[in-house]
Amino acid sequence: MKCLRTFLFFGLFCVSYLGARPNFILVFIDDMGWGDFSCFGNEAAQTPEVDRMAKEGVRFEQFYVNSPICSPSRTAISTGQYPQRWKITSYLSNRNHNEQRGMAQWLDPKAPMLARSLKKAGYATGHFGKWHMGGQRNVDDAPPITDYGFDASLTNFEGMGPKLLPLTLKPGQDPKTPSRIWGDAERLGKGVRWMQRSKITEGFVDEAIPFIKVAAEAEKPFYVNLWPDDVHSPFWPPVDKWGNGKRELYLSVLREMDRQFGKLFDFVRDDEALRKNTLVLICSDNGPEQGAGVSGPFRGYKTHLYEGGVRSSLIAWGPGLIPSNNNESTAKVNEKSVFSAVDLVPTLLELADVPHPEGVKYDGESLPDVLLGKSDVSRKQPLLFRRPPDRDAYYGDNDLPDLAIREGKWKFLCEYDGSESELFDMEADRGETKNLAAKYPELVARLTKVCIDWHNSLPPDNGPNMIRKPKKRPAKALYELKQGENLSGVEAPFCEGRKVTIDATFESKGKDGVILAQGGDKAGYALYLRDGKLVLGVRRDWKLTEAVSTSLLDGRVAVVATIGQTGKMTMSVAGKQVAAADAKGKLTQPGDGLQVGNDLVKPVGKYTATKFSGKITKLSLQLE
Ligand SMILES: [Ca+2]
Ligand SMILES: [Ca+2]
Repeated sequence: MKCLRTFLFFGLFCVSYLGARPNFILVFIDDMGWGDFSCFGNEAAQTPEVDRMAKEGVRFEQFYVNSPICSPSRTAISTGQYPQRWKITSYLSNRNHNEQRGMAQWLDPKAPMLARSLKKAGYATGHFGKWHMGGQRNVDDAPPITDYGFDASLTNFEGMGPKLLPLTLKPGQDPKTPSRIWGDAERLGKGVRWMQRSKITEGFVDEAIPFIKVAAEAEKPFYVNLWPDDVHSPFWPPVDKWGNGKRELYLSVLREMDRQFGKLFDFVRDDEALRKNTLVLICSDNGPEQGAGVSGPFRGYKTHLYEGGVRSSLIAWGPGLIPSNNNESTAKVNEKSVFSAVDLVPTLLELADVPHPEGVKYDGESLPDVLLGKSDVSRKQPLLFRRPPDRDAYYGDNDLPDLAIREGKWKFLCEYDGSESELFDMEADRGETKNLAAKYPELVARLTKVCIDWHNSLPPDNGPNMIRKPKKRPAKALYELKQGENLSGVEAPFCEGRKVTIDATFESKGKDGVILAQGGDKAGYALYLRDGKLVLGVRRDWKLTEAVSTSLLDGRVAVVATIGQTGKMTMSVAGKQVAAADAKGKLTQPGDGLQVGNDLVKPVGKYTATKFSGKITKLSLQLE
């Protein structure tokens, strides 16, 4: 009776799905393609350490991540929810850039982190590697990683807290004087160590192993993230394993990463208690960068909702948890189960017998039998995807699908408004080559509605306005603009090949600030004050040409600036020409939008300050 009572009382915590609470290690690689492990078909490089894990475990062929780009994919696998719920819909960048794309500045720490649920239930939780869910560029007030349910962390340049930053060496460079990249991340948390980028995966492994030892000695189960970033560009293999060109450099880094994993895998495999009760999961956060990794048989790359962007080569290893393979010479392969990163969260919670946080509804479904190689069912709900707001055009495709769904054997993609539908039969055509939309109008209508309803049920981002090739360009020739105005996407004036006339009247309180800017550091134009002088700047192919007024300006100024169709620039104050220059060519249409009294995202001109202080009383912009 006492025993039964004890069981009833402590049962929730002591008896899991597996009998004892398992340890979890999640190896989440950065920008690696589906076809890059040799056990997934890579013939250009071998990945023996990972292949051995696959051979001793299970390899999944229809596993997805929930976004084709870093930060949202990381948010999904950490929270069990679609990342759009947290407004993490593209990679986190600088403050203006995040705002311009309609994103949060960092993942809200209130999100239902898997790590926090496990920690509350007594797990030791550690994050080692790239984070990229907050704290990067000029966003230096994001919460530290330990606010998200981790006992310990060591990260890279995209996360708050202790970090490893990369030294780099090229062939021929003196090893005593290596170079440094991402040095400005030093301010993002105390505890910075510099180490060769070619050894950084091992640097994270060397932090994870002692963490595991401490947990094991304390008889605590553990959850460890090992999230290496070295197969993400730029590629820095060891000097003696250098390669010619992007692809070879990438493959060399991939081999090196695999080798460095070996230390962790062996450590777990060689310890009987750990081997029996540890589940290691290995996959990538999104598809490959073009020219680096490969998507195997799939279409598309990182940033695309085609399979190449979102299918991920998942391996699950756990000899004490996954029934052994009858045929030892081949890996166990699950070709059927369609599931995704959000499903891992409730699945791991069920394996650990840890309750869901109160009031939380996961988008993921618990599939323990699938993950442990005992079943090949799929998740019940379809999987839905929305593209990153800034990725309507990428890698040569100028109008990528905005929404996508995987339901049963069907993959369907369309625009936000349901147009441009594409329907593929994933059983007959997993490479997404034959669009069957015209053949199945009723199915297309239904899936379109599911996609749009799902899209509308989530917080919006600025994706609908960030279109490289809008269907209809505004022909509008005259804009009367106000201070603070911000026109982006299709709203921004179409200036390519046109004569631009800016007619402005302003009174400035300072000697610096932007009056008007359209574009960024690759293409665009801007009128601004610098050191009390008035400047008209034009960017063509990254090059800046400036017309600078010689006299200092004071009080109320009326200026007319023109940029001709061949790039000739003039500037007049009170009817008198004060400067001229020649940008030697037409304006091209910039990706960044137009702002009055500021220049957001990338800068057009060379400014000492971007925000205008004072009053812009008139600003008209004419395009001819
Ligand atoms: Ca990535
Ligand atoms: Ca599109």
